[in-house]
Amino acid sequence: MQLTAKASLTNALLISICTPDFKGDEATESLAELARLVTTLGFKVVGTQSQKQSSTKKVNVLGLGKLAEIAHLTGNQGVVEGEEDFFEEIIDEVDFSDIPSDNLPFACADVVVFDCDLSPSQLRNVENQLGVEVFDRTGIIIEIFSRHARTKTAKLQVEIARLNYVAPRLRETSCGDKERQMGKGAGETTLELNRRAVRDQLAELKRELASVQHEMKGRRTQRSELFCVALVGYTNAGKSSMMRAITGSDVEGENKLFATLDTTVRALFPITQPRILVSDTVGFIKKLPHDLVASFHSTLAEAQDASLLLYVVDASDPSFRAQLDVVHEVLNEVGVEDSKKLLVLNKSDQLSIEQQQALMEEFPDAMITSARNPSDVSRLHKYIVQVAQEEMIEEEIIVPYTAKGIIGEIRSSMSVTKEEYEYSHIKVTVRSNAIDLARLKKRMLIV
Ligand SMILES: Nc1nc2c(ncn2[C@@H]2O[C@H](COP(=O)(O)OP(=O)(O)OP(=O)(O)O)[C@@H](O)[C@H]2O)c(=O)[nH]1
Ligand SMILES: [Mg+2]
Repeated sequence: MQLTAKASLTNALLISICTPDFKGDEATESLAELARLVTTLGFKVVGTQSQKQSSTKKVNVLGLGKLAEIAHLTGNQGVVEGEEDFFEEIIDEVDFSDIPSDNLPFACADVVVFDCDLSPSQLRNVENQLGVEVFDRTGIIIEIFSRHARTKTAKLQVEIARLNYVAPRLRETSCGDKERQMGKGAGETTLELNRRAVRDQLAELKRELASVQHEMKGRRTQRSELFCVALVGYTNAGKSSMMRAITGSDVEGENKLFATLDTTVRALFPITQPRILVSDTVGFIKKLPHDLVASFHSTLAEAQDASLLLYVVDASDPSFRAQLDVVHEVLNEVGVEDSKKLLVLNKSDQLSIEQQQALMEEFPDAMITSARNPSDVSRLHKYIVQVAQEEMIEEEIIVPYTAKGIIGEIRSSMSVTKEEYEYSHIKVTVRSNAIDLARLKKRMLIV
């Protein structure tokens, strides 16, 4: 799929398929999230509709009545010759009174977006029936990822996911078009060509990605002796904003979904000795396409290597508990082991004192913060430093006056807790990690 609708002109009608396993508040919240996703793409949501079905797997995902209703809302563009009467009959029977008036589109919808995944044939059926562009949830998420990818790694990962998504849909489209134009045999030839082109492109992208990932791994190994903290969480929870606050960096926080697709690593600020690294990671979302999860394996490797995971949630969002479940699920799926972790209930500035107290009772081990409140930021900074300190080993180093040049090095790379000046040497008490201490001792032997 390549988005052909012009975002600035696009009116979108959202459709929720309610099944026995997916209904009520869950469906409503999910639809609200879909509205934010399509808005992130620049679409205007002009209405929402829901359809009860026993499953989302039916060949025709919309029943006839609902199809007619939606065809009406999209300007009846898909009504093929000879079927007008049929649609008109149905429309006459449809009761529009259950659509709240503020939900009625003031303009015809140009695209229809389903809040579930559709198979290539379901998508093609409904597109033919309505005559407008149709998207499913995965298609929308992949499109957002494609637009927001900035670095080479993110672009490669997203393009691989996009091609995997497009491949079966491309087969259906080209086959259908060709069938209509020149008969099945010729269509299959083009189909084979298209398939091979996608396969070749995928193989090339995977090769490129492997080489970039190799480089990234090298960089991670170089940093491996430092204490690393990773911010993980649902999209828009405030990870980048918190990252910026605790590292004094220019990492942007933006009020759009999936603003961050690349892992950024910065040092905790004010700077500590030894330095503590903080990484910001890609946000998650419900029903994150499998390919995308797989493609972010390497990006999330930062989280895998972290000694401390900060689970950032938007505590002002009523559905944050369900969002937290999604974060746990995805992290499990990509194999991020739970190292030490802290739940950071962010956006507390949006909560009343009573709400904050209730949250503290519900999550006694969590930290309630606002990335916008400097004293909260410094509390989180202190917590990180304390955890890092606990991981360190304390040792006394005897530095002879003849080698006192090394003191500067110690002070700049380790946390010095005591310095005692004796007759022939300085006794320095330091806290640092095992690797750095071993390296220092080796240097002392040489000096
Ligand atoms: N009121 C309030 N808004 C916040 C806070 N933290 C972040 N925000 C806002 O929430 C929105 C999302 O913040 P980001 O930092 O981009 O969120 P993210 O978790 O990095 O999102 P992704 O990169 O999409 O995963 C932005 O508009 C921020 O300004 C906070 O503590 N309080
Ligand atoms: Mg971000």
